[in-house]
Amino acid sequence: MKISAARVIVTSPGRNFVTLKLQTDEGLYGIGDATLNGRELAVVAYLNDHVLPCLIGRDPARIEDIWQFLYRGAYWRRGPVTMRAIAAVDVALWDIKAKLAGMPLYQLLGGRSRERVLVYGHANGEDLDATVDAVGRYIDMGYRAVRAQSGVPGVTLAYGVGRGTLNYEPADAALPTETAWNTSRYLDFVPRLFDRLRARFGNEVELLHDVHHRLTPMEAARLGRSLEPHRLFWLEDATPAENQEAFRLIRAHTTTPLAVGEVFNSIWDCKDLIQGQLIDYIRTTVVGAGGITHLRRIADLAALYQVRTGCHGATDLSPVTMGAALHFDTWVPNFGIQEYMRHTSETDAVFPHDYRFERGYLFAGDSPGHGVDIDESLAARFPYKPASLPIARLEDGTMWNW
Ligand code: CS2
Ligand code: MG
Repeated sequence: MKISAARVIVTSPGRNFVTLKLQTDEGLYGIGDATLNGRELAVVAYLNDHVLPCLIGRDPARIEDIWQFLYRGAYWRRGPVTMRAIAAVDVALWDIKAKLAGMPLYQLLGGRSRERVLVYGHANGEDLDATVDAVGRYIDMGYRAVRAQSGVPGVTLAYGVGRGTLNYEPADAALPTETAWNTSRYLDFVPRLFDRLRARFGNEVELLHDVHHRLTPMEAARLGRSLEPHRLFWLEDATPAENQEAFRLIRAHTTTPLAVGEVFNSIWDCKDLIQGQLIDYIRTTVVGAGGITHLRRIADLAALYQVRTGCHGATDLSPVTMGAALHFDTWVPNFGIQEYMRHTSETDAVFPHDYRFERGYLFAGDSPGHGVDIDESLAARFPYKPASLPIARLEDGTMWNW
C-alpha cells in the first residue's frame, strides 16, 4: 500500500480548523487534525510546502519511520507548527492502520484499560453568582468534574470569562483584542469563588481551575495554598512553564495538585517537570505534541513518576483530536481526566464522529480507526476567517500573559 494523495482542508464551522486527509492507492484514507489556534495558516503552509510532497509514495504502515523522518529530517526540531504538522500525519496514519486492521484505534494501542473516560466541562460566568449557577448547570447535565472560571470584579474580558453559552471561543477578532489584568484582585477573588462552590455543591463534584499562566511562582504558591481546603482536582498553568524550576518553588509551598502542558509540544518540554515530580497531571494532547506516537512516550515517562494524563480538549482542538484522544485515554494506563469543551453543532456536523457523552463520561466509539471523518462538501461551505487570540496588559499598559 502507498500514500497516493494528501490534502489539507481548512474550514470554519464556527471556528477555524485545519484537517489533513491522507489517501492510499487501495482506497483507504486517514484523517488528522493540524489546528493551531490563531496561527492556522502557518501549519497549512508547513504541510503543503514541506511535508506532503515527501509523503507521496511512502508506505503508510511505517508510522514510526515517517514520524522520525519528519522530526529528525527537518533538522529544525520541535515547535508548535512543526509538531502539529507531524501530529496530523501521525494521526492520519494511525487512522489508516486501524481501519486496515478493522479495529478501533484503542485496540492497536494495547486495548482497553477502562470502560469510560472521565471528562471535565467548562463552567464560566461574568461574576461569582453567574459562575456558581454555571457550575450547577454542568452538574445537572451529568458532569462529575467541572472547571470554574469567573469574571473578577474590576477585571473584564479576562481569559475564561464566558459569554453566556456552552461554547467559549476566545479567538474573537481578526486582530488581537486587548484585555486588562489585575493579579491582586484575582488572588483575592478565587478563594471566595471556591468557598461558595464547595458550600453549595459539597465535596462530591471534582472542581478544577485554570490560572492560564498569569501568576508569578510565589503568587501561584500562595493561591495553591489558599485553595487547599477546597480540595481542587487540579490547578492548571499556575505560572508559565518555560522555566520549569519555578514549579519547585510552588511545589514546596502547596499540596494543591498541579497540571501543566497544553502549550508543550514535545517530551523535552515535559521531562524535568515529570522527573522532578513537580506536577501531578500532564496536559499535552495528541495534536499538540506530534500525535499518538509521541504522546504515548510522554505518558510512559509520566507513569514512572505517578504523573497522570489530562489531555487538553478546548474547542480549538478539532473533533478529530478529540476522537484520537479518547482512544488514547481508553488505553493509557496512567489516565487522569480528559478536558471536554463542547463543539458547536456546525462543527459536529462537519466532523461526523462516533464518540458520545453520557453521565459525565465520554466513550470512544468502536468503528475501525479513530472514528472521526470530515464531510468535505459541508466543510467547503464554511470558509476560513482570520481569528486571533486576545492579549492581556496590566493596568499601566505592560504586556502580560493572557
Ligand atoms: C485553555 C484553552 O482549555 C484550556 O485549558 O487553556 O482554552 C486555551 O486557552 C486555548 O486552547 C487556546 O487556544
Ligand atoms: Mg488551560
